[in-house]
Amino acid sequence: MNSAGEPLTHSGRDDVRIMTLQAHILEEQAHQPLAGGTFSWILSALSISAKIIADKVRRARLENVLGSIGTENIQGEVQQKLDVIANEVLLRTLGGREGVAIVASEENEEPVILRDNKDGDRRYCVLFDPLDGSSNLDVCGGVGTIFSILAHDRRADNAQASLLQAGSRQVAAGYVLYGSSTVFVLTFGKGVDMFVLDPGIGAFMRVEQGLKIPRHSKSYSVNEGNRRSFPAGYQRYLDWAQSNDYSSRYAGAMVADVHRILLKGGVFMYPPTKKAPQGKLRLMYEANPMAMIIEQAGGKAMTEPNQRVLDVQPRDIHQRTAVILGSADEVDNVIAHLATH
Ligand code: P6P
Repeated sequence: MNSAGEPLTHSGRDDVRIMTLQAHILEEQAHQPLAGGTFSWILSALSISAKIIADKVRRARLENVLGSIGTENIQGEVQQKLDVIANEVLLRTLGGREGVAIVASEENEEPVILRDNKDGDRRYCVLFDPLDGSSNLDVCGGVGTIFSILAHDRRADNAQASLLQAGSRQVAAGYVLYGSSTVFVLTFGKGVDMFVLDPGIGAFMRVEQGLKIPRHSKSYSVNEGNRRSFPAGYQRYLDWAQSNDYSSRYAGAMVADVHRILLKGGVFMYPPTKKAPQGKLRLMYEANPMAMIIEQAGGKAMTEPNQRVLDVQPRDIHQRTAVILGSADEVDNVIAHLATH
C-alpha cells in the first residue's frame, strides 16, 4: 500500500492485475472460441525473439557485432551484422511454430515457405523488418522490430499471392522498440496495448491498455535534409508548421519516431523524394503494421495521393510507399496542404 493506503499496482493504473504479455495473449485466446492456440504460439515466438534481439542489441559493442557485413540486402541497403543476426533469430523462432505457413522479411528477397497449405489447419503469414533503423546501432540510437500478421490464404496459388493482401486484412501488428527500455506494442485489431520488458524477471509486463494517440500536437517528424526534393505540398506544410511554432523531432528509425508520435502525438512523414520517388518505407512490413497501430489508437495513416495506407492493394512484398501518419488533426493538416495549389 502507498501512504494513502491505496494498492500499489505494477503500472500504477486502474487495472491492479499484474499481466505479462504471455498472459495477455492467452486472455485474448480465451475470447476466441475457435482459437486452438496456433496464433498464441506465433505471438509467443515474437516475444521470445524480442528478448533475444534485445539482449544482442544491448551487448553489440561488447561482443563486437556492430558495423556492417559489407553486403547489401534486396533493398540495396548495407546490411549491419545485427540485421542478419536479428533476421536469423526471427526465422528460427517462427520456423518452429506449426501455425506459420510463410514468413517474409526485409532481409530476404523471396518469402520463406515453411509449411504447405494443403491440410485444414488455419495458418498465418508473418512479415517483418527484423531490425528497423539499424544504422542507429553504432551510435546507441533507437532501433526496432516491426511485424505484421496475415491469415494464410490457402486458396492462393503461391506464397506471393497469399502475402499480397491489403493492410486492412492484418489480424495483428506490432513493434518492439529497443530503446532506453525494451517496449512491445501490439494490436489484435481491438485497441493497442503496451508492454515493457522487466529484465529482472525476463517478462514483458503490461503497462498500458487501450492506448489512444493525442488528437493533436504541434510536432512533426521528417528528414528535412531531403526537403528540397519533397513535392510542393510538403514544402507548404513545413513553411506553415514552422510559422506556427511547431517543433521537429526525427530519430531516423521509424519505430522510434512512430513510438514517440503514438505517446505524444504529432505527425510522422516520409514523403516521395528524388532518391525514393515512391517513398522509402516498405508497405508490407513497415507502413501497414504501423498504420494498423496508429489507426487502432485513434490516429490516421495516409499515403499519396490522399489514400489510407491500409487500403493499398500491394503488388510486391517489397514495394515502397510514402507515409503520413499520426494524430488525426495533424495528418489532416498535412493532407490539406498537399491538396492546395
Ligand atoms: P532516412 C531506417 O533505415 C528506415 O527504413 C526507417 O526506419 C526510417 O524511418 C527511415 O528509413 C529513415 O530514412 O532517409 O531519413 O535516413
